[in-house]
Amino acid sequence: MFQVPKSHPRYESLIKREKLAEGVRAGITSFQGLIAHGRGEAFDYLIGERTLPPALNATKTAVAMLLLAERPVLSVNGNVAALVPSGIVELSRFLDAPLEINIFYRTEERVRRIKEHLLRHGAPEEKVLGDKPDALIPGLEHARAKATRRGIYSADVVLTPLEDGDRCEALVRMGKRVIAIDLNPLSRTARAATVTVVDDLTRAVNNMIRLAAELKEASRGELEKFVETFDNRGNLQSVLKIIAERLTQLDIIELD
Ligand code: PTJ
Repeated sequence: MFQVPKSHPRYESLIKREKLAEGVRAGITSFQGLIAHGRGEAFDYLIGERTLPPALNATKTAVAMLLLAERPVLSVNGNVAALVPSGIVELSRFLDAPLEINIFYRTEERVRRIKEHLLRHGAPEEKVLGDKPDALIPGLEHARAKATRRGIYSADVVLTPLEDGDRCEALVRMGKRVIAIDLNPLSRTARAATVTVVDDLTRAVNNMIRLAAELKEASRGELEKFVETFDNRGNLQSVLKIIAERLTQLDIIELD
């Protein structure tokens, strides 16, 4: 991996790029994943590379939904595996939710490598699904339709970071609650999901782990209140408003 000096003003961002480049070299991340990340970075600039208040609100709702779920599942693709392998394994352990490898540019070799990577980061073998799909999500004609009955196919709540819009829509049509993490508030995924966290994947997963620990002691009633009062469209609108206001004030914002 290229050594990025800690003193570099864009250290965090460059490290994420290195992790993804390494992911491609290790056969975990798709080449297209690099392009997708670039789009995410552009939106991250627009929001100021920090967790916005509406994103934190969505994250809290997402965690409440996952804690209330009977069959929660965390979907893993090539970008997630490269960027937050330890974080997603920790979240899975905390929620007692399986990880299911579900990738758009599917090759069995890449699924195998992602699985090995998750195991190396501490995931128990029985908690990593997706290498032996036995069900299809209706209405999809690409590889992301492949699912497992023990996992995504029968889940009630699915966390889908960096999702394709059509699978998000298909999962919602199946009656599932879908939580998306997507820096683009205008994407099909962002609009179709039940809860959209408009935040960077790494920040969002770290926040989810922290909030899961905090909310673990909350009553079902309290958790249900978060979920019932959440308005995804309104939340996305708040993010857009912040971006729009930020753009009109750009000459006075201190860019670092
Ligand atoms: O591993 P695979 O084969 O499943 O491929 C994964 C990608 C990401 C290539 C695939 O799912 C894809 O093509 O995704 P899209 O349709 O490009 O959507 C990715 C979305 O995630 C875009 O809206 C980006 O803005 C957003 N995004 C990219 N990087 C991040 C992000 N959101 C949060 N955090 C990021 N780091």
